[in-house]
Amino acid sequence: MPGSPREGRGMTDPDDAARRILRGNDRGGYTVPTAGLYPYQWNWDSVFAAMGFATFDTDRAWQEVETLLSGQWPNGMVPHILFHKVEPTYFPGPDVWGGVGPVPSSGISQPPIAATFIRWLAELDPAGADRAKAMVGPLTDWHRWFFDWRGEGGAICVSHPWETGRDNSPDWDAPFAAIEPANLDAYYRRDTSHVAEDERPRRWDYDRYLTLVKLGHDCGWDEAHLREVSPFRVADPTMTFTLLRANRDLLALAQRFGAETAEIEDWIAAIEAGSERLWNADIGAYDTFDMRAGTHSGVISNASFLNWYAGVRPERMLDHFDRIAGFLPYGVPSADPQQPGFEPKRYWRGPVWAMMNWLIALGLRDAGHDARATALCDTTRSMILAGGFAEYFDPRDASPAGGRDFTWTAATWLAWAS
Ligand code: 9WN
Repeated sequence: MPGSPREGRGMTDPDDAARRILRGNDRGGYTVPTAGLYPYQWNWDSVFAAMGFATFDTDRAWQEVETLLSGQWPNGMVPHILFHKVEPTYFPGPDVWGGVGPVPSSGISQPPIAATFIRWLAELDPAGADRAKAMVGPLTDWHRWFFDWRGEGGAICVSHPWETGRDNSPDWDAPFAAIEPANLDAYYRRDTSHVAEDERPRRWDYDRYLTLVKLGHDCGWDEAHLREVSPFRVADPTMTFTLLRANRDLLALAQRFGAETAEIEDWIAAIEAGSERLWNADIGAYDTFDMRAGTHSGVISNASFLNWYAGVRPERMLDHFDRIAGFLPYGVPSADPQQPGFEPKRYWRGPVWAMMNWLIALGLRDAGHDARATALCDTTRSMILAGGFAEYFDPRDASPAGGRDFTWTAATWLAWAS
């Protein structure tokens, strides 16, 4: 973690401010992304939180992931939200989801970045070896769940946009247009009481999010049934690339601790081949592929740049990366600013997410694109120093958007960008 300039609006000591955010969002064994807007434990947020904690409290880092894995379902799935105690400031809550695991939860997962960061944590903290070893079995079961229920010829699909963590990306506009919301009870959103409406998804999106939740809830989250009937099944670069990378890191953990490796090796080979499904030759980029319609989205998102993180085709996506970097002062935007659908303040339709930049830069570094990795780290540092620890940022001027005092931005600062 190289040193950083100690400047920025209102931040005399950003490291200290970041640590205080993590401590302030700690609810005892798990961390909320931010108070009010997201008052529960989210899956990939927690993994980033763990890496932030690892810079000053390794025991607390391990505990964060252990609490996350305590919510694993009998079928191996690790939910995207764990509702440890009911909080009225968030909708939809545990009753709407009707999760069927040991802890009240949602019924879908989130990008499986855990194995990758647990491997690092184990290297950083040799005393935690037994804790890492105990996670190999649960991680393998979780990855198997992805492969069994979300795999389509090695490309990994999602059954809900919330599963990708990129909720209202233009990637979902076409598959969502084919869904007619039906039999929805009246509902009251809480998000727009915390954050400006033009920085959040539209009502049109929420109607469809809730239609898909109801479909899962009503069948008890029966994956075999959902695979047959759900109108939404989309192969996604976030899932495909994070799972591929996670399997490489799980393989290293399994080898280190003497666990079975053959199945993991098979997954790696299958996903490497399946990731080709996401290559859209028409635009020369990775995007999503709608299994129901048989079409690519044509959208270049920040997830399109995770091929380096996954360790596939390091020569691809560089032209788009350079083009966008030349167009906007702060990248990588969640949607291409030169494509229709770009909205620089609306959530996953344009803003920059610091933790996505971290994943992209990790990949750039691994692929040998060092100058680009360094440049991305530099702009992310400037963005946080200018805008604070916001949920996301306007790529035109780094102005903060969404929730504030945000766990994953603070963690990204401490573990990578500072
Ligand atoms: C739904 C917690 C989560 C992130 C997601 C982000 C947002 C939730 C919401 O917040 O999603 O899961 O209610 O908007 O899109 O990536 O994990 O920070």
